[in-house]
Amino acid sequence: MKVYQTSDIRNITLLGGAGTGKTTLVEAMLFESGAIKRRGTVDGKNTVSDYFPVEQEYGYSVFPTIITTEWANKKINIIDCPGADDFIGGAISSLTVTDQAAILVNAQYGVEVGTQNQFRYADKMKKPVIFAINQLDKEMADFDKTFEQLRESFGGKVALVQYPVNAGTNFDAVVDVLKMKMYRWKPEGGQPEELDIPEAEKAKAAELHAALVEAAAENDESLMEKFFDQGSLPEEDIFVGIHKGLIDCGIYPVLCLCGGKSMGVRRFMDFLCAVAPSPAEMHAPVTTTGKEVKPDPAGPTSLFFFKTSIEPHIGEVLYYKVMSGKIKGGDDMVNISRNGSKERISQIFSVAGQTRTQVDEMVAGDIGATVKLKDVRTGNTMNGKDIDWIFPEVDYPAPKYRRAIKAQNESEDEKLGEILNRMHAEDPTWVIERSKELRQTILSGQGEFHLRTLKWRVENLDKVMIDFSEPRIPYRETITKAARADYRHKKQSGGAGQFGEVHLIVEPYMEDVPAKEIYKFNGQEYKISVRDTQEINLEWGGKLIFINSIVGGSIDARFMPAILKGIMDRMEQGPLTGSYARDVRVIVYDGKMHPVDSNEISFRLAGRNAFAQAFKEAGPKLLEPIYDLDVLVPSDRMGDVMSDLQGRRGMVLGMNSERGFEHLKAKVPLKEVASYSTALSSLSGGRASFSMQFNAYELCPTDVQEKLIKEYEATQKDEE
Ligand SMILES: Nc1nc2c(ncn2[C@@H]2O[C@H](COP(=O)(O)OP(=O)(O)O)[C@@H](O)[C@H]2O)c(=O)[nH]1
Ligand SMILES: [Mg+2]
Repeated sequence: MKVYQTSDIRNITLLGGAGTGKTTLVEAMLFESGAIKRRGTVDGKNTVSDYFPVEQEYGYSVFPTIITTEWANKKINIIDCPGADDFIGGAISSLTVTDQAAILVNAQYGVEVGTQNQFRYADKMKKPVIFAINQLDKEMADFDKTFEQLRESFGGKVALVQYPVNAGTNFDAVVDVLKMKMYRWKPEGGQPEELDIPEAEKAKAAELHAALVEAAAENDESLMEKFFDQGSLPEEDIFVGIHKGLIDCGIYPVLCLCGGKSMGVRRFMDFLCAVAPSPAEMHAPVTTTGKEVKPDPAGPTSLFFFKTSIEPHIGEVLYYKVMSGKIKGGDDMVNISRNGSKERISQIFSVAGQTRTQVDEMVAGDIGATVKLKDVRTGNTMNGKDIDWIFPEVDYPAPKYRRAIKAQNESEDEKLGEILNRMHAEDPTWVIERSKELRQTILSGQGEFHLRTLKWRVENLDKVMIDFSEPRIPYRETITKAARADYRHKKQSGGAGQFGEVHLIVEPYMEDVPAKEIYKFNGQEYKISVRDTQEINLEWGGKLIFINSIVGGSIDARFMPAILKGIMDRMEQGPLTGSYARDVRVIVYDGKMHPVDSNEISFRLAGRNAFAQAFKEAGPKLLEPIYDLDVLVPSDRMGDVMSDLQGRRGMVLGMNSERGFEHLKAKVPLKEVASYSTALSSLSGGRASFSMQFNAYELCPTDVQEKLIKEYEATQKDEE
């Protein structure tokens, strides 16, 4: 395969809701460009793009697939992304390394939530967007309505380039208002006939042409002047205007497609090659230290790894973008993201699904794959000698669906752990947390669908059967008032005895509120003289303040660490329900020692029990994690979603309308939204989406607290 120069490369992320026809389109592109001799179909499970067993099983893409093909002497690297919201992580990685997005819209269904979501990401990452209205051969295809929706959703920058003459089952022709030609296909698609625009379409075509010329001219002042002077622009100038507009996200051109019949596919590729920007024309990526790195083939070599996949018979395949310089097989590189470890790039490949073609060299801007690296992960940067650039890791959305996971056969737990680590490397939006606190392994992802595909792979390919269950909730315990307790630990059995006695006060810790000088309990006063304060930032959030206020040497200073240890034991296993405790101040003000029998263990136990007693007297409360929920829901489903949220103890904080959608913000306890994605999906027919983020710990309602305490006490009895 030849070496392509930066200006001859086009990197495109292919987006669109599930079933809009992305995988089918890619197949048609490969066929038209001569890369494959037969077009596979998604239903026939033989496409280039959906080559993983899990994708063939479910009939939709799970991983982004990189496909390279040559068209018009340009190299098109197109990344076919999964459409479902659950797999958005792949789309985000792909957008990071491509220069633009092409978003397919199904002519039958128009703009969907998926379209909105994906556009939002492309827009946030400042990537040019080209829309293509696909499946124009479907009986219910409605081009005009779909185009209207695009305009409503994404504004006046949406510019029509082509429209179908006869959308529906007879579809075979489009009018191209840039070229001012009609294209008509034979039933097998492919190369169209180029025809004059028929009389009946002339007026409409002229009007749309004028609109396109104006939209193109708006992106460049000199074009605008020329346009005002002459009332129109020649084709080359329209190209220039659209090209500039794409780079600055000033225009979103709309093309027509029927990928299934290979109609419009050649023109789509022509358009990408002629109008879409090359990597060199886009805004330069920036390193973590703010350095702009242009994709300069003459610059130092730097690679950014954006995807890892574990492929049958090969093992780990790593996909990279050449950010700068050139890369050749046999080059030595330094993995700057992992302590500068050295790696030799043995071979480099250009890829089309699972087909890899070895190439000699790749230049800045290109996308390729390599194998047999020692220790490189998604998100790493590798440089040639003496370069310290690091490109920022991809910013993935927070997980929103959690399940506890375990192997059905306990002896396979360790193997499962390794499999999960590998899965995370392939898809970083599968997040694995081994929670000591919950005594569970928690697998989080983007939705039920997302987790189900993982289960399918683990069970069918790795042959480890797994169970999902409801994850425990990380409650916290705290106190609401001051209380006092003392505890004597004493044991006299045979030889050396044990003795330790601790008197302490506990109270809620609040920032900037110091300990008092005098506390009063049951009419008795306790004077405090602080000798030493330790402030402990707890691993699980919040603080423990430990104050030594011993006077007259009633407890030796050397026993204080043991007392603190005892208290920490109980902080880790809260007195109410065994959850972590937080935000407590403990003042040890008195106690007793025994000249022979006192030792560390005695004081540890005395501290632990005194603390537990005082804690229970101090108005203890359970706290639960509260999440911020951001829901995007079609307006007609708003009522259902609101009442459902109320049933989940949700508090709606605000809402606003956005072109047919309502954007709703709410605060909801984690316990109530562990499987929200499934509920929301069924409430909205899959048309809504949401994100969630931890906000804070808040007091549990009394009934919930009582129930949890009872449950905990029952388990404690079982264990006795
Ligand atoms: N009639 C028709 N069907 C299509 C077209 N493109 C895709 N399909 C079908 O739509 C379904 C989803 O296509 P697929 O390529 O998997 O969509 P993806 O989820 O966007 O990758 C499959 O059954 C395809 O055969 C098209 O242009 N016309
Ligand atoms: Mg697909």
